[in-house]
Amino acid sequence: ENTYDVAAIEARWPAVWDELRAFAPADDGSRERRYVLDMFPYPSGDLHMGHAEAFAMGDVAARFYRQKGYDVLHPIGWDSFGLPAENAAIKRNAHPAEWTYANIETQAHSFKRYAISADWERRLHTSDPEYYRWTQWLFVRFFQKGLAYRRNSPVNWCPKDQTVLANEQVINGACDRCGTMVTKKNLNQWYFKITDYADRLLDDMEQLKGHWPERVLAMQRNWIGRSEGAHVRFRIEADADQAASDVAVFTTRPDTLYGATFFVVAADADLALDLVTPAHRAELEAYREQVKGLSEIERQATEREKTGVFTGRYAVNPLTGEKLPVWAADYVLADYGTGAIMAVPAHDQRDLDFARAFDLPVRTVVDTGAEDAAATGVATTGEGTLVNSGELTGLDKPTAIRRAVELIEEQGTGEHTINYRLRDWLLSRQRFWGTPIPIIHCPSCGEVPVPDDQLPVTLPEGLRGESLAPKGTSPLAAVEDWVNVSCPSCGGAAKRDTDTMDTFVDSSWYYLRFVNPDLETAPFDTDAVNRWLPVGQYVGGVEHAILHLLYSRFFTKVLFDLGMVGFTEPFSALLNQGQVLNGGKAMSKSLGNGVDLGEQLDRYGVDAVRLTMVFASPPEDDVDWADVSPSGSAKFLARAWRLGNDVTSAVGSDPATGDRALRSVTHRTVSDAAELMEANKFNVVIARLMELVNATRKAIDSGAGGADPAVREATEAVAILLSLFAPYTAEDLWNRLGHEATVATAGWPAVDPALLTQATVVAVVQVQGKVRDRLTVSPDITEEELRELALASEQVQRVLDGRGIRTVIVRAPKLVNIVPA
Ligand code: ANZ
Ligand code: ZN
Repeated sequence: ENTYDVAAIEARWPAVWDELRAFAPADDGSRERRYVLDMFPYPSGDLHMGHAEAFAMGDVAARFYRQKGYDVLHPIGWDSFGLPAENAAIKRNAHPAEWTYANIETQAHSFKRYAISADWERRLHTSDPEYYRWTQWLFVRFFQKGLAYRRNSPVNWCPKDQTVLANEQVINGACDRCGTMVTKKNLNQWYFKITDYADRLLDDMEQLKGHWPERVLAMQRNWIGRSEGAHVRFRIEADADQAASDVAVFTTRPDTLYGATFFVVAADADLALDLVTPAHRAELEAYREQVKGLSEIERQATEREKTGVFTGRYAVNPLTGEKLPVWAADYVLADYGTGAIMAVPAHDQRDLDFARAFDLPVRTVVDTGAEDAAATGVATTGEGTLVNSGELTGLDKPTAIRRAVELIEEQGTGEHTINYRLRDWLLSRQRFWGTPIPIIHCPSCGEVPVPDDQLPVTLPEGLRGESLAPKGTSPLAAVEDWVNVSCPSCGGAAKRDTDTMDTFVDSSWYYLRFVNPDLETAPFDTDAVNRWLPVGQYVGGVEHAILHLLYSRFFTKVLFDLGMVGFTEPFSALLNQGQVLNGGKAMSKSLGNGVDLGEQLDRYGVDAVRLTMVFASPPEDDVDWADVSPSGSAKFLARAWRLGNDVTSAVGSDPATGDRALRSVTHRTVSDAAELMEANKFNVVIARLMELVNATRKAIDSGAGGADPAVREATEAVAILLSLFAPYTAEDLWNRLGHEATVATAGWPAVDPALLTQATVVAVVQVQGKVRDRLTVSPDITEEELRELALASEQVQRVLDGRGIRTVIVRAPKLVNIVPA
């Protein structure tokens, strides 16, 4: 009874929590709502240490808002379509569903043990037909709005997985799943028109500033890559074998038009073949073969030796009339801008490198004050004044940019434009374990969406094991009685689309489905969704900084335009938790430094592992498991729990007569903890909680002992604060204090402002005897602390102005005198 028995405590409470439905929101409008969401897991085996960290952070937030009196929605589900299930099925001659749902059960069991305060009745799996029916329904809405379309174009192709990849899934030129170098292939594929939303995806980031990590916003901004500039059309001269034509370039520097000395088209673009003269064709074709093998990253690397071939043709500069040789090179990308550039070697480093490699002229047209590019090999890119530039001469750079655009607009040879790096989202995949694309291809009607009342289009039966092996076409194509259907529009013979959707489509709207996961008439209920969303706190890894978050933001905006949701951003606040390392390195099989979560839970108990995860560092920072002490956490938990052994006052006894010093510690801790929680400083809350436990123990062992109602007050506060981090121990302590379950909804302790005031004194800070600052400090501040504070003072720093210090005289708590060197 009086010893802290982790196993007994863990065995006792889960059934009680289930029985109470302690974590289901009331959704009755009686309390303010708060949606706390963790990025839902992929069911790859059992939970690992990374899950333990991420879900601890989300759970701490959910539990905090529940204690603060919010009606909290904290659901859980699985992102359960995807390649690993299919690869496992091929290896084991099984169906992907077997592996997937077995893993989901394993993970669900572990999440329950880990005491995630989720509403288990809302559980969803994206691979359930009840879910993907609505993914298909949404696809049809996008299709009808012209936001889902098919086109033939060069796409990223993973030769190992035998499927296409979105740009977002190509990391440093390699497949983000298997690491194989990605190649290009011409294929007819489905796209979402995310580029239509480029501006709004950028502009709406204003709403997220200060609530999302700045680096995530920066990554999104960069990925969207808005550049302002101009299209300028160059006339390609006619010759014996070809009529004249116009080719546009995209430039952010129209002010440098007079400095263009050659013209470059992307070697792999069709345009290169269109332009090349017969005499240079063979050379170009050989060069194109060589370029094919390179990734985009390699091609754009600035340090790489420049390569290219002359096409035999010339382009005429519309402002100067000058004839520029047209080259084909790989440093110009086929799918950015127009796939062609005017090269200005004096002011663009890559153009300069190319000019030096092929002995092309370099002409400075902006005087930046720096030495000439032709002499130094360094392009000058700064601000400056235009020179050698006709009527632009003498203008500063921004003015010259505006004037050059006016000139070409007057001529009709170009116009101001905005270019984006963002490409449309390639969403079709040639694999089995995904949401089938609900389109029927009819020879007479074209692409016909499957009518809503015929959804879901379920995955065909009978495919398993080897029949799922990647062959470059979707395995669905082999199931003839599934493929062949009659056209919903004309009734004629037609075929189903055989591709499945990228799983990022599934995860772009799951946070909406959680509000009514069993709804059978719509993907979600608009009113209910508008009550709960945007998500108030979203928690997940920074690896999703672009993909999932960008796609979800896009979906939300489309749904807003469709009148289906009343907000334009899905996640008001985002927390990126750090990684769990071991010995300073990410855990991995090859390093052999993996730590098994289940083993840690068996050894130290769930609460000790959770507490360790949260206490180790601020949530955004990495946790090195080699540096932490779950056994130390377990000792602290036992110490906190044992306070319950000594509290002898009755439930509800009035603390007003109790030990004022202890009461003051309790109230200050509770008050500060609320602020620290709002600021995501979870680890500091634990440190403060440890101090409160120590103060309470001290009060019991000295003073009035366990009969003092202030001790009960303090111990109850310990239980409530502890319930955020160590739910089992907190519940048991609460129970021993004579309360009914559950402490999870006991409510945040009320703070008496009168108990927060702490006496303070003013310390005077002098530099060479002159008063420079006054600091408000605690009367029992140490000399060392006061010295630090004084030296950190901005006024003092300003007066010192970089001078060293000879001596510092400290008379705590009233005076510091600094003598500079
Ligand atoms: C002439 C020029 C002069 C340029 C100068 C730059 C500096 P961002 O800011 O990334 O949008 N460019 C355009 N299309 C390209 C392509 N398909 N592949 C490689 N480079 C391309 O960059 C825009 C600039 O990148 C454009 O402005 C163009 O070079 C180049 F002093 O035009 B500039
Ligand atoms: Zn038809």
